[in-house]
Amino acid sequence: MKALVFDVDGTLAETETVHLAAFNAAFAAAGLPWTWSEQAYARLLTTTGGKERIARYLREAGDDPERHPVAALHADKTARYAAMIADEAALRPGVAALIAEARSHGLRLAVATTTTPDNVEALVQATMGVPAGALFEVIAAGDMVAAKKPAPDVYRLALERLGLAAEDCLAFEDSRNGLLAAKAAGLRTVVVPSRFTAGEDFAGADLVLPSLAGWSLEVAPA
Ligand code: XBP
Ligand code: MG
Repeated sequence: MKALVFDVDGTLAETETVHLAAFNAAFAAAGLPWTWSEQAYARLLTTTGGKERIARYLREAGDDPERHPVAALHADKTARYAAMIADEAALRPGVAALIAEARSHGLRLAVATTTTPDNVEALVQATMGVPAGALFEVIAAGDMVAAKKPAPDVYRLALERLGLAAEDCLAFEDSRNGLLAAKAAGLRTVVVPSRFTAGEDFAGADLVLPSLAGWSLEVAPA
């Protein structure tokens, strides 16, 4: 194994309640009467990508996403998320220790996420106190790929930028969409279900753990 490839939201940290607050704050700031409950958000989360999620919500409400400035709303939401996550972020158990263990073994580190590069930067700064680029050699994120998870594109981009084959890498994910993306790209995948994904179907995962607490690369899937 030569590299670990981490999903971000739900895997590095339980970020989705902060994303939800940022979406609702952006809608309110735009004077829109849209408020997502946690229950509604849990359902909408099966659509990856904030812009895609807003569009799905509108279509399900019988509205036309083309009638609304979805990209501008999402940009405002992203700015709000970055401000909020600074105060509320904490890595999930075992993540910092695994990253330290990987670095001590000379493993390379990458990110493959649906969220934006700005959000990755905000989360890593808030939880690790360093720029994301100081920790992750490759950050494949958001709109860098046309097709978001469960499509394999973002993992394929990470592999391409690492210059590694899928079999040399181990992926860490929290959702079924992320598992499908990583497996379609050929990576062995460890799933650590998160608050909003706990009930999903993780068939095909190489390992499913409640968290990374106490887990070591010594017992990683061969
Ligand atoms: C989870 C997602 C993202 C976040 C919101 O990403 O699907 O859309 O919910 O972030 P990950 P954006 O692949 O890290 O689990 O609004 O920036 O999309
Ligand atoms: Mg995730």
